[in-house]
Amino acid sequence: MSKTIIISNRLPLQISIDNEDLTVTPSIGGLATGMKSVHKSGESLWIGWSGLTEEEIDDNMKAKVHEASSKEGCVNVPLTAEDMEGYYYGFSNKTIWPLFHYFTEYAEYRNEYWEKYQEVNQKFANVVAEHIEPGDKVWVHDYQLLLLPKLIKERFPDVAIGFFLHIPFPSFEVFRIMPWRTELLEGMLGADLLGFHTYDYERHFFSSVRRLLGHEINFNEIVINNRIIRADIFPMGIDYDKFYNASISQQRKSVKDRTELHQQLDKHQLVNPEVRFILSIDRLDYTKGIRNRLYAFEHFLEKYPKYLGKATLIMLCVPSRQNVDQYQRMKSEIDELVGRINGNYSTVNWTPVWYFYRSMPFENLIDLYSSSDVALLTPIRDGMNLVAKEYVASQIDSKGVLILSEMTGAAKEMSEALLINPNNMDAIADAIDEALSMPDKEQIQRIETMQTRLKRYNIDKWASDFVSSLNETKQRQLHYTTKKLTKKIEKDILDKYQKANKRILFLDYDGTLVGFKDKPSQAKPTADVYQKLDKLAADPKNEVVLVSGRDKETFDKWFSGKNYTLITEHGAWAKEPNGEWVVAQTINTDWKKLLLPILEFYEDRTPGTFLEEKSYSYVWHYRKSDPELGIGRANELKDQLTSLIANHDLEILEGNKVIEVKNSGTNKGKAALRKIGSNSYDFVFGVGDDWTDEYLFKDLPETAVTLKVGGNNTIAKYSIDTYKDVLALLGKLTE
Ligand code: GDG
Repeated sequence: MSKTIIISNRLPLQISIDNEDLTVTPSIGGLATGMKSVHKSGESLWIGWSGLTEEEIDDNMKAKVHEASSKEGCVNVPLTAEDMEGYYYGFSNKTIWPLFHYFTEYAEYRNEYWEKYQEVNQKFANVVAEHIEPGDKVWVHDYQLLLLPKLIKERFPDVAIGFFLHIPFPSFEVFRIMPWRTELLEGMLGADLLGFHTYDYERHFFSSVRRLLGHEINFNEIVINNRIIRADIFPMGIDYDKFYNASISQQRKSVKDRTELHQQLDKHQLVNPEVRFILSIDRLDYTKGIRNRLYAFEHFLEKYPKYLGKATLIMLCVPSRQNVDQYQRMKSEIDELVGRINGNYSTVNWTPVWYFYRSMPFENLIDLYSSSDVALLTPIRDGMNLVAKEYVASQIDSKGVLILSEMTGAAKEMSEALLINPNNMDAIADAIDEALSMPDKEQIQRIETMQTRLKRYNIDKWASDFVSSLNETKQRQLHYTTKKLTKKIEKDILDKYQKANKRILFLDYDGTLVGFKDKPSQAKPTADVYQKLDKLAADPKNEVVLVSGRDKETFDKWFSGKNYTLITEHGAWAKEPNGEWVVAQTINTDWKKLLLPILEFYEDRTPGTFLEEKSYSYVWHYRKSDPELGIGRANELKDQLTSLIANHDLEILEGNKVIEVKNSGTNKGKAALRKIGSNSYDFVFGVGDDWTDEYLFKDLPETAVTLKVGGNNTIAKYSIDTYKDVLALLGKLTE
């Protein structure tokens, strides 16, 4: 039976050695917490690091680790202390983590980290290779493994690979700082489906792909080497019922069965019924805004002295990445800040901040969630923030207020929270006051709305949505591959060609016989193009027709005296070998002077673009412009032209990095049909690379062999990768 292979840096278990004995405990952290329920429910294998370096365990222990891991459906990737230093503490946490969270000043770019990151991603790929079987799906997680999708795809091209990024994908302006930016993007693009928490992360990713790799993006798809790659938004959910039910059962417990923490919280509230609890839970990380939170809480106490003695901030900080300098420094700063606030404000009966620097068992987490009146979560940047969702799910009486930083992914879905800018101390202080004085009715209304959403889009839905989207992407790819020109289809075409006595070949020019250049005038026919076309045209059984959007002057310059029919301006003009140019129909061009100023305006304010004038059309070229600006302006221009051409017999064509406005009624399909006329051919062939060639594919007879260059949506029968493959095929026809 096929399985899902989940791959993440850490296995969802923590294994430690105690006197030759192994202790296995669940890992803390968003990813582990979330995916655990997926792992349990299905047929799956989880590949990751166990938490013990190779140096820490002897062979005997290795066997035990192996056994303990496989009992949980896990496989350990053996990593050394040096691996961890370079790949995990180094590149992952000192380079990617700060950069992707916009802490550019913390990011270190060291070659030795990068080397290790590549090596370790390769180690993961090797372990995957040992366990992968035909039909398996792969789901790679997070920023530690950005290169892995490509490494797997290279070895197993047919395997469906999903990748999910749990942290933000930064804006292009930040991502471009990374010295190994193209390698990272290419690594990610080995996946067939890429998942992000929010639309912004997806859009930033696409923007970097477009600008750094130059790939076209259609809606949310990219086609690379005939493979469709899709990116989409999957805001990670939580195991809602687990939190909700745990809160209920915790409330129902008799006093003596409650945890010690719960009993202490109860006791405290009994003695100080006026004190309200404000809770925060996070890993001790500079992205989580813990310092800001303390400053804001201090400011709140100053600004609203009525809460002195009446509001306590319970702050649970889970130790994290203690080997990284910034984390150590931040830890001392936070210790100091807590000390200062408590020193300044504490009374015999009241301590403003209860600070726990440790991790707690799940039941205690529930105790904290359900006993707190307010959750105060102030990250400077956070991919999602599951704590916000867990807090809301744990409010079984629907009372409680969530104050949430607008810099978290969760804020995009939780608009009923009090959203704050984590750098605005005043706004946070006001939000705390608002939360503590919010009427029950409003609290209930807000919490219930969020609960309904969280219950519906829970972790299972998140995972199943991702997996079905991965399956769908795979299906779309298969559809494409069946169209791809295989050796077998190529042989059939060659056979058909050989047997035919009267053949006609319609060939588009740019992108089909030659590659694109910055300026159209530079894309001259190569010696190879002339040689292939001449050889084809020399066969008396053949008619060669070049059918292009180019102007007739250029084609005259390049092909006069040649034995081919030339069709230019999408069919407006035609010229038989040794004949004269003939216009297809009388065409009114009065519209040109009306549209010229508008087109010139776009040319002027979009650097790198230029306007080409043909007899019956204008073409605005934007290949050389800044890619994003170009696409943006192209959309703007299309919009504007659409409203203007309504009363004219005009149409807008969108070609490869060009927008063309031309008289309607002429297109490559109609031109081809005119050329075929009443002749009957036993081999009709059409090849082209862009949208304007779809007319050709559509109008050629059903029996025609139609070929599209590149893998985009097409009605052509087959697709072929590049113009070089077209030339190779034309060569084979005449061999
Ligand atoms: C990354 C992204 C994204 C915390 N302390 C204890 C404990 N936890 C659990 C919480 C929660 C998880 O850890 C923390 O998740 P977050 O989402 O808040 O943050 P990260 O660890 O930074 O996770 C983040 C996430 O991935 C998922 O995509 O949301 O943006 O940075 O589940 O409950 N659990 C226990 N004891 C603790 O002391 N048992």
